[in-house]
Amino acid sequence: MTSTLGPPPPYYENRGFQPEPLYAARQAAGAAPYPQLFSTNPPSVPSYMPRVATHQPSPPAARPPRRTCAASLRKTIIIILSILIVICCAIAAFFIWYFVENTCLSSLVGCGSSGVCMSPSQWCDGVSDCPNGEDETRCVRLFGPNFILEVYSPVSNSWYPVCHDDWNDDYGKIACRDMGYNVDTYFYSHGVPPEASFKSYMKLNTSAGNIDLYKKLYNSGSCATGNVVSLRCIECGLSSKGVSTMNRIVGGSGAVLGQWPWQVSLHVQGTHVCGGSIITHSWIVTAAHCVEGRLSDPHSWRVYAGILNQDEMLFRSGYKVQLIISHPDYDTDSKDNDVALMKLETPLSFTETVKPVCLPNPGMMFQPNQQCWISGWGAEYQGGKTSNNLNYVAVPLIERSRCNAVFIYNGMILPTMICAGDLAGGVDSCQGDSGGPLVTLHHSVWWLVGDTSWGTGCATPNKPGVYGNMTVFTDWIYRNMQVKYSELFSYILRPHILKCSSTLKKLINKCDLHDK
Ligand code: 4AZ
Repeated sequence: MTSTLGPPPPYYENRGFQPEPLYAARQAAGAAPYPQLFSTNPPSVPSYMPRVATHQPSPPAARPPRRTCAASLRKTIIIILSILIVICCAIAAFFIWYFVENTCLSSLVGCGSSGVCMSPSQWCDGVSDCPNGEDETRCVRLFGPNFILEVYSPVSNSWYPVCHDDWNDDYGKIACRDMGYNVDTYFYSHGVPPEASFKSYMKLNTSAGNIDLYKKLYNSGSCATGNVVSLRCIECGLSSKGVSTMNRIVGGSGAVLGQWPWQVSLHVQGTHVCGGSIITHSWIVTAAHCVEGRLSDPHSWRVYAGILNQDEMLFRSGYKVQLIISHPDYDTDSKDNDVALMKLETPLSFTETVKPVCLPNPGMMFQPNQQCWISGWGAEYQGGKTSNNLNYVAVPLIERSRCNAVFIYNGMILPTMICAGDLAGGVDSCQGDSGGPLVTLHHSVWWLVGDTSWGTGCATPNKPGVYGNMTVFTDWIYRNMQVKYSELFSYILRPHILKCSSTLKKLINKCDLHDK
């Protein structure tokens, strides 16, 4: 039972029982904590006021139900509006951040995806300013099967053909050197009628004095001769022998000397391990999976060129390898970016049987079903031993979407890969052909379409050969052939630490800057 004698237990308020609510609310803070027993203005019913001293301000008075409802509605609207304002501010802040980080002010040019901005005058000035050196590696390119020289304009973010007016071999050699070629391999610069009607050209300002080639070039809507520069930095893609399309690799034919003059055999401890393709006097393209792990040491390798039989190689010394550069984004499991470069200690001499193949130019489209050829000393059947003779076979290209079909490679063919072969089986590359060439003949020139990478078994129906897609790798190859990188790597750094080359290259770019 609750006692009526002692003070009741402390409580604060029960507004539901206040017929004159404002009365209690008018009590000053800290006013008599207990109800006045003899009030001059007594409530008509008991007033439930606090019975303990709290030193708290009096609680707000209760409002009539309609006002409470309006207030709570207003409160809800204010809360919702506040939330909306906060969300809008967050979205606006994100967009501001995105544009500040990813775009440059109109007068500046962005360095790829790094977010760093450069002045156009820093582009192609011989000094690497961008974190990944984009300002010096995207200056010139050869476009399409006619090797049309194009110069990059950072201002309009476009490539322009170079007008042949006032052009000479000295300029051609500079452009070739900037792409990574040695001036010794320079072949020619010709004026050719443009294939497309160009609206704008790069023209030489010959009165600009003895300054850098790129500073002499300016954008012009006219070209007096109407011809553009076709530039060949190396005499590549010429074979002295035709191909017989009669086939005997798996299902192929025995090659004759000089037929695939770019084909090399890569040996470790006197044994053929992989194939490769000559692209310059000093550089060989092969597969990254050939030079993985302990095989990344260049001293392990010997390179044999211009020889058809493995037996014969045993009596020769081969070429020593100075440097191996594996693609930094090569993935062992998926075989993504399966490409590597080998630099020879002494350059190859080109002969009728030792010649480079051409790297594909941007703008070259290889069609599905286009006839290509593979060559190598790989096994002649699944599980067989490597062949003593160089073999070759014709393999048509297979569209990526088709090769990715569920019953073929079920989505494993990435953009860095290209499929070739016969879905019926019978012709294919096999163990030991890896790294070797997949080539095609176009405009009387042999082009390196791919490097032999992987496949399920050999010549199995619906399991064609998979090759590294060379068109995707050419920028990387040119960048790595550029002297500043390869010389530094060869002489300053131990070559077999090149697996982490992308970070090191960034460091070297910074060294370039600080050394100036
Ligand atoms: C290899 O192991 C290899 N059938 C190369 C090509 C193919 C399979 C294996 C494609 O060198």
